[in-house]
Amino acid sequence: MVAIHPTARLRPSPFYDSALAAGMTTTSIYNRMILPTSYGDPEAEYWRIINDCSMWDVGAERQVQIEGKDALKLAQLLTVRNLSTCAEGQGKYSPICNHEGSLLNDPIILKFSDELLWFSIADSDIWYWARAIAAERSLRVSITEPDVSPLAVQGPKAEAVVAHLMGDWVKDLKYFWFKEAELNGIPLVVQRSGWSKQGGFELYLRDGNRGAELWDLVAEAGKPHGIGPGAPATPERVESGLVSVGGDTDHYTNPFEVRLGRYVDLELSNDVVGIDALKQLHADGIKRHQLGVVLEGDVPDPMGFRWETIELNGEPVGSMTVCVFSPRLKKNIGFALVDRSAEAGMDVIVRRPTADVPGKLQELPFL
Ligand code: THG
Repeated sequence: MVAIHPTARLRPSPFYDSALAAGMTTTSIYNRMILPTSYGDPEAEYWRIINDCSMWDVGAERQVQIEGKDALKLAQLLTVRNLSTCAEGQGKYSPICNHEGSLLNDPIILKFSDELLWFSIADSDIWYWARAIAAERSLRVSITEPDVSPLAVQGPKAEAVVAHLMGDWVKDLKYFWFKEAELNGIPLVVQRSGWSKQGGFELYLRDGNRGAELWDLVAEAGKPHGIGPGAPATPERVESGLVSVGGDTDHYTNPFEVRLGRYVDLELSNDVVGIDALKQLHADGIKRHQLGVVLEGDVPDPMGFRWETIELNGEPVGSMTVCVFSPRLKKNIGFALVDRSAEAGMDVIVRRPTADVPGKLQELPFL
């Protein structure tokens, strides 16, 4: 692996220096920012998320802030999920599609009020997209990227750590609900959320000068609970069936194909971008779907940069979009984006760079 060349195009998060000092060894690039991915011992980091707790610099989950008289109106034009039931202080996982119904992003939308919302985005430039749609529809909004950087605390002990820091009120936060709060005068938004199925919180830092301070407070409060630095863990998210939009999807993947159909509200009016196309796609029936694939063998063989072809009866039926060794299943497991003709229970071959490897398709999640 090569090191990252510093340039002003690649922004470090406010936690970057702390992550480096904590021993960060690998990073990814996400929203043109540096996203730490490991601190040198991925297996120990994985078990910390499963058994204890882990703190993640996810400052690359940028916020697109929409403010103004038409803020909610624009938010609803941008997502195919119905926001009319989203209360103030509530977050909703809400796919964004283009006019063809293909996935562009899958943010968590935080609604502060009808006139102020944040889109906590995955890896694509929704800031441009939101501004373009707002201008095309002549909406009264201002769209900015506020000084906000999430620090995730994930795992079964995360609640104890965050309650120790913030107070017992955090225990009453429901999934994706959030509250504005302060910690030693550091302005935060605290939400029950995070990209794992092990539970936890995200502390959205609202002052980029205080990243190291927040990092140290969390690390200190977490000590009795076995906290350590970590990152969104591929084994955990694959076991849990969490989709990575941009990783498990291509430019033509719609939400129905990757098990996100339950976040699409087809009764929304046709001025919502993508809804028209999704109604048609839904009526026509989807052509491919996402399943799990369990590979033969027990030697870890994670996937690299490229999707790998899956064959059924000697014919290509789609791709394996991620593959990783599961420490709990002790198998290489992956996601398969395949034709509908390929079904759970079927035996397939994955054309891996190393060899053709037999595997079996199954429903997701694995665990
Ligand atoms: N936290 C914050 N922002 C984010 C992410 C995050 N932005 C980018 C990315 N992650 C968005 N993607 C997801 C995908 C799935 C979930 C959260 C963020 C998730 N899904 C649950 C599931 O699929 O079971 C629950 C969804 C539901 O039913 O509402 O948690 O992690 N700040």
